[in-house]
Amino acid sequence: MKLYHAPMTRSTRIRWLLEELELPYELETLAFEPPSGGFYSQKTPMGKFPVLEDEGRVICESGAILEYVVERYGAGRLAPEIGSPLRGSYLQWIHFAEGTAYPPIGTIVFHTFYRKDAAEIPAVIADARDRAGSALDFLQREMGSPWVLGAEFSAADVMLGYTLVIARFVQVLGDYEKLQAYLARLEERPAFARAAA
Ligand SMILES: N[C@@H](CCC(=O)N[C@@H](CS)C(=O)NCC(=O)O)C(=O)O
Repeated sequence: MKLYHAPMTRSTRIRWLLEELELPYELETLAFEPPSGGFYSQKTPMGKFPVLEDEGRVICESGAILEYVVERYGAGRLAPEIGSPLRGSYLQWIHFAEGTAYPPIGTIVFHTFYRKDAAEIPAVIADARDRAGSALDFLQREMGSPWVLGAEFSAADVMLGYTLVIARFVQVLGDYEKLQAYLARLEERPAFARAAA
């Protein structure tokens, strides 16, 4: 497998997952170029981070790559069995991390660091903060302990962990003590440290 990676981007999720599973992989680290015009503008085979190449096929979307790697190479690790009762919650948190929690956080990142017009559109930023807060309220209320599914660490924690790192980066994690403690536990994992290096 070859992973196209840029530090601090969503490819961190895949690098972290590969480290958790202790799988061999080639890492192609490239500089992230903040998109000024259109998206899909990165120098990877699909224009985004992450991109994974495996046996002649190329895929993007961190959630899809994560599910693919776990299914193909996980050997039963880091996911409840397909068809088992916990599987629904596992899939819920994978999709929540990127499909619900990340978009308002991404809006703040985009206007603060890329377009740099956040100060001119306070209503847009306030709305994004509210929506991020609603998602974090939901996560804090519903999550298990010590990991999101309870006793077993899973790939869903990897998806959520990156979202929470960026939530903290844009300062929307301040009111969520339980989530801060969860993130601290995630960051203590050696595989996280290797992926973030
Ligand atoms: N939903 C996608 C989002 C991928 C994405 O937007 N990645 C960002 C970096 S975190 C990127 O490469 N943006 C630059 C661009 O679109 O040119 C995923 O989860 O992989």
